Parts: sequence; C-alpha cells; structure tokens
Amino acid sequence: MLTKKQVKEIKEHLERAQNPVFFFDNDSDGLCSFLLLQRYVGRGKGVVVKSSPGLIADYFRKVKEFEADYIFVLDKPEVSEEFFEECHKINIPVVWIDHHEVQTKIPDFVSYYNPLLNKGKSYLPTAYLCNQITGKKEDLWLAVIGCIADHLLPDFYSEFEKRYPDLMVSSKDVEEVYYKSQIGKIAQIMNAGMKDRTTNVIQMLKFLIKVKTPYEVLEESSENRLMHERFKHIDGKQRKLIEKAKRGVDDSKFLFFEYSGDLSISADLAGELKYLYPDKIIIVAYNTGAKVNISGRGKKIRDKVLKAIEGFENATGGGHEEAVGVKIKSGDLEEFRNRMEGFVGK
Ligand SMILES: [Mn+2]
Repeated sequence: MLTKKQVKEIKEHLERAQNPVFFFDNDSDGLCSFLLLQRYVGRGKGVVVKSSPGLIADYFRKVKEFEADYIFVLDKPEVSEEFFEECHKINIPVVWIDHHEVQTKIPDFVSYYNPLLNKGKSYLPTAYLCNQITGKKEDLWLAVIGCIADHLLPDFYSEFEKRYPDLMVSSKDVEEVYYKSQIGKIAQIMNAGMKDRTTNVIQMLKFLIKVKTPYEVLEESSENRLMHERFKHIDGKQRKLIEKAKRGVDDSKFLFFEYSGDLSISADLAGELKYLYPDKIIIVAYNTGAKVNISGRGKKIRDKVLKAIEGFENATGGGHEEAVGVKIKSGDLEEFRNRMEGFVGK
C-alpha cells in the first residue's frame, strides 16, 4: 500500500501537472495505471514504453513533442541515467510509481513511490496503487483489470463482482479469472492492443480514455475495431503456439518451449502455460535468430534464471520472484537450457 502521505503527495503532483506525460509499461497493469490517473485528472498524454526493462533516453523526445510540464513513470522497474539527465537539464518534475524490486539509483529530484520501500512488503500491482490514489468508483473495473493481469485478485474485487457479476467467473483463482472471465478477456484485449503499430495504439488509448463501461470495450464497434482485430490476430497465433507447446509436455518438472516468428509474446505464452501446468517450471524462449527473449514462470524462478545467465555477454533482465524476463544472445540459449535443467532437474 501507499501511505496516506504518499497518496496526498501524488494527488498534489497530479493537480499541479497541467500537461503531464505518462510513460507506462506495455502491459495491462501499466496501461490501466495510466488510464486511472489520466481519467482522474482529465488531462495528459500516454506513451507506451516498449524498451525493457527500462525507460530509455530515446523516449525523452516525447516530452518535447507534447511540451509536457510533468513526467509520470508507471510500472517500470528501470529508468536510464541518460533519460534522467535530460529531465534534470530542463528541470521538469518526475513522479515515478512502481512495484518492482528497486534496480536503479534514484536521483534526488525524482519523487519515487514504491510500496516495497514501505513497511509490509505486500505485492500490489501499480494499478492497485493508482486506484488508491484516485479512488474513483466508476473506474474500479480498470483497477481490477490491471491487478488480475499482474496476478492479483485485489481486496476490492468483491465490490466489482457485485457490480458486474456477468463479467466474472466464480473462482478465487486469479489465473482462472484472467483466462476464463469477460473482465479477463478485456485484460487480454488490452495486452494485444498494445502490441500494435504506434498509430493504432494511440487510437486505442483515445478510445480507452473516454470509454464509460467495460461493456463498451468488449463490444466491437467502429471506435475499437482495430484493437479487436489485433486481439483476434494475436490470440489466434497464441492458441496455435500453446497447442504446439502442449505436445512437448512430459512428466518432468521442466517445460521448455522455443519458438520464432514475428510475434514477441513469450511472456503471454509463459503465463498461460503456467496456468495450464501450475507445478512446472516454465521457460518460453522467443528466438529471433540474433537474440532470444526468455520468459520464466515458477517457484523462485527469478533467482534460477538470473543464475543461469551469469557470465553471458550482453544478457539483461529481471522481474518478480515468480515471473522473470531476460534477453540473451542466441548462441547462449543451449547453455542456458542446460544450466536450467541442472537447477530444476530434467
Ligand atoms: Mn506491473
């Protein structure tokens, strides 16, 4: 949780910001965090950050393009030093709200909020924190989406369920809600929509900033047609890849699935495989030929994966205790797999 004092401070930042730019992670938690804050203040532009794990200096051009007077960074574990240098040069206030393990040194001029630094290290998605700040009942559904996309059934979930019983499934298992309910489907649609061309993403943001109810998101209309098309396209590919991965499943604790192609969805595949095989250690490797994006899911997976990439040249990544993402060179993939098998047992 954020403290009362932190909530008050962030509200003051939002009120002072006349033309804020919100940089957010390209998943549903990041997107819903942005939507909650933007819809609360009623102003500001959103920028999906595709660089991972950090916000890189290249994005600073957006600050200039929008002539922003305030920067908010949401759901990103890292921000590059160069980005902060640019901020410092023009003296623009920066507010950073996150829930990942702290990875970078935070400059003094940045207002940084992360409940991991407060007492009580509970896991709360950024959308949960943003809902704590805004507290708008009519936007509670957005907070629910951000939370379930980040694997938490929030404590305000029953309140949401009362209001939209038809969008829920009767389960306390968050993955079940994500994969089987209508509200979970919205989380998946948003997730797919962000993996589109920039012009289409901008159109989706415009739609979501104004939309009144979750039903308007679920129902295909002229305003959200591209978003739905993107979802159908990605979901179709995901179904095929999941079927392929299932065929490779055996009795071992370790599920390794490698794929290539034009769609970077290793995190989504790993998440779904974890739902289907909760007792296994899951590794999904998206091999582009030069680099490999690796998503891992499972007990203490972060420690295992970070250990397995030790000594690899140009390897980067991080994440949560049970969900991790790293990038390595293709040439290191075999060694990575061997090491992981060594840790998990074949
Ligand atoms: Mn998050």
